[in-house]
Amino acid sequence: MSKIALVTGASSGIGWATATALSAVGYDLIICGRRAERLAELSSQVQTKTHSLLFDVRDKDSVINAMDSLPAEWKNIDVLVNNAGNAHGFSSTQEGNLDDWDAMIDINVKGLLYVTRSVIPGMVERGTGHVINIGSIAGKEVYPNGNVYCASKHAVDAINNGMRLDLFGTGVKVSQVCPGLVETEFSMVRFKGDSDRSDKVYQGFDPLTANDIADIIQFMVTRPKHVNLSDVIVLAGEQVSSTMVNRQ
Ligand code: NDP
Ligand code: 8X3
Repeated sequence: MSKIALVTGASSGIGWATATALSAVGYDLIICGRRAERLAELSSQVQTKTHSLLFDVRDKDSVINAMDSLPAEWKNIDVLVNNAGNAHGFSSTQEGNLDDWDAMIDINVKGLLYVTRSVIPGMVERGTGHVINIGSIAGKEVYPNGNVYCASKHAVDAINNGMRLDLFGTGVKVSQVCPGLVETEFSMVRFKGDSDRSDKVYQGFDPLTANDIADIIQFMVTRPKHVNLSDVIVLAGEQVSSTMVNRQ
């Protein structure tokens, strides 16, 4: 019987690449996001079976209803990739936008918790499973104007570590991947569609790609039962911290 992976934020960037990479090693996919047409396109490009779930991770009831709606053959989720998330805005604390703050805390932190809470009881019951949380270098350090985004990713770091302790002895693995600069739609969302600002983030060096992160996730989930890569920080080759990037 093939295994099932649920990937949140599969409609773009790291989530899309991860879904593709997991399909390549035989996983059937539950792909989640808000953009139906993107999920349909992803579904048409992978070789394994897919089931799309459309929901906003901020909406607790939608998350629960979506998970409850899964047909019986899709309920036994082996791998959960908590990837949905974004930065919204890039302002100092004294000038920050309250709606941006709400979005980052609601999506990156509370959304991750809602999905996790819906999925892991089944893993515990079956005595097997693997949760991969997408953190960030922003969850290991802070940088100017990163304030609330960094806080949300520090929260993911803490939730990841706490979840691993809570799941001690259950057979469920918990891992985190913390990327540095990955060229996706991330900066377009952060800068609200300002492509000049967004493009500059990735100029003058080779940033990570979504496929680089997906390769790591594929490697993590294909390790034998006795191996857990519990926390991986992955930076671009020319990057040594959030803010120190050797640009030409
Ligand atoms: P993208 O903007 O390309 O993708 C973000 C994904 O999250 C989309 O699929 C989007 O789907 C989904 N998403 C966003 N908000 C919601 C929501 N409210 N409800 C449901 N889904 C949502 O960015 P990345 O691929 O780069 O980001 C993926 C993860 O990686 C994030 O957690 C991000 O913080 C993290 N990360 C990114 C880095 C980078 O440099 N790019 C570095 C480190 C970590 P849709 O819009 O269809 O709902
Ligand atoms: C995304 C990477 O450095 O823009 O988490 O915060 S960074």
